[in-house]
Amino acid sequence: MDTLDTLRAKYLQGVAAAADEAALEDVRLAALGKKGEVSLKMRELGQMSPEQRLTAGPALNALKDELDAALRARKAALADAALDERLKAEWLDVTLPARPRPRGTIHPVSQVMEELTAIFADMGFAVAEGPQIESDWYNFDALNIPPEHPARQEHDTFFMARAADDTRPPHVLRTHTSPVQIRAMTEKGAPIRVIAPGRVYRMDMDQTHAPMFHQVEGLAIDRNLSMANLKWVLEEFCRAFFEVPNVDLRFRASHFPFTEPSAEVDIRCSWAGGQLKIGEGDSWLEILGSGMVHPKVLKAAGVDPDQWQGFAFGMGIDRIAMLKYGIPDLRAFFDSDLRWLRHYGFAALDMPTLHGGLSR
Ligand code: 2NL
Repeated sequence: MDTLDTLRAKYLQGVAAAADEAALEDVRLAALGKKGEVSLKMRELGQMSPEQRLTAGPALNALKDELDAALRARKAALADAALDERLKAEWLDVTLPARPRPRGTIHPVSQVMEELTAIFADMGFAVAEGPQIESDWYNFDALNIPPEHPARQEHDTFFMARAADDTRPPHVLRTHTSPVQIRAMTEKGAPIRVIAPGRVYRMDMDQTHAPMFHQVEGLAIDRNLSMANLKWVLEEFCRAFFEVPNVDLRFRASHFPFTEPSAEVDIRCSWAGGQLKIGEGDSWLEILGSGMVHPKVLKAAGVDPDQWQGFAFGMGIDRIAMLKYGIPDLRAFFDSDLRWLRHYGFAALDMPTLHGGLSR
């Protein structure tokens, strides 16, 4: 039995000393593997006398069970330790602030488009959209702008290319969003209430003009609309958009080929301390053009001018964005400069609503 005690001591020590699962497996094979020392001892039982076997058998079995239990216990302990080690390495402080990344913002023009869409939607105007490349009929003729009219040059229109042998008039980059409203009127007929916000193009480039800019036009056609309805809609819009309790609008007689009569609209403001304030003061700021839709324009869009009439207006989105958010220079608008956007941009998902406050 002396040899069994020696084996027990040797392998229990080996189990205790095994630093990882691989070392532990080596110990198991050396003791209990097919050619392990304990296994060989068990094989010797066959050559023993029955009396010898009677004592040696149970002793060997006990040793095997004891080593087996020790191996399992050590294996479990090693696995626990390895898991603890891993958890320590993979520990994450979820209370740390997020790492800042270069991130864009909502452009003031997009913000203002959302704002004015919300305001006009509240007054029953739907949003209409159309192509940015237009036929000259939709962009000019339908709007009572004849071929020789100075507005066609005045607009400094971008003309699309035509094949040399193609004598049809070339398409243009739309110079205003009016053609969108002609299309809406033609498709849906009267009565109708739409706004058409979007990109427009004119060959113009200086401190206050870009070759691409944004415009919103509005159109309302019904049986009994007048300049009074136009004035109310524009006042409501200005009050909601500039977020002031009172606005004062001034209508100045003007001329557009597509409206008769036509009026340019100024809003009362003050420049006290170099700071623009809408709704108070002794200064006036021109913000839009408007008028009653010309009968010829109604007719061009398939609407009977003896049955229907209405008003239309147009204003520059970039300009009212500058006025509302104090942006001094138009030229930085379309540079995609992240620093400019972080300064003047808006948080994503911060959508304007009339009840929540438009700009917060
Ligand atoms: C301005 C002036 C204006 C319109 C746009 C319009 C559209 C149709 C029929 C008649 Cl379909 N008129 N649009 C009317 C008056 C003025 O814009 O200064 N825009 C920046």
